[in-house]
Amino acid sequence: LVASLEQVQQTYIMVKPDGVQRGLVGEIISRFERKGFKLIGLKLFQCPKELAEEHYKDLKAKPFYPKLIDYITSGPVVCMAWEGVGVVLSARKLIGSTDPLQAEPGTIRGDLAVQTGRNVVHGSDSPENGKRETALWFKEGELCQWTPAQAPWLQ
Ligand code: RTP
Repeated sequence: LVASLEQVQQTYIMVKPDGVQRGLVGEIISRFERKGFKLIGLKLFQCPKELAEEHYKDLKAKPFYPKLIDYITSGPVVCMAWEGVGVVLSARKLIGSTDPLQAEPGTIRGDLAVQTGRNVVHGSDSPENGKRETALWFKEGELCQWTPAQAPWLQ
């Protein structure tokens, strides 16, 4: 089956500070690479408080919100934008449930995390938020739209 180009989506994936500090960056990137999605943006970044507040503005009323902002700004994060057919939902499945103890083995959180407040990775929850968050965390020039070369090294 050839997937329709209209189904191509973008999602914003972020290795949170605990994931960076535990040395899980390569492991997490590789799960999206191996699945077959296309990386269009990648950077290590110390998130300013204002950006964390904008990103999590829908959670402002939650009791855990101040701790969440402290956590996300506590050290560098790895920001990624991935593109592909159905990438938003697929990435959420690869990531697993918000509470790592509920996340299935085989998912990133199910394999690598224990606490909801230290759940190593973020993924956009809708195609709209995928676009919104990609635009929020990346400047236009930081994203690459690219097509693989006809690879002469694959015989
Ligand atoms: P994310 O946005 O990070 O992918 O997480 P999510 O959609 O799975 O979960 P959401 O409900 O949007 O919560 C965002 C992040 O807030 C932290 N959180 N802490 N009870 C708590 O202490 C609590 N609940 C949520 C987590 O870091 C969660 O990923």
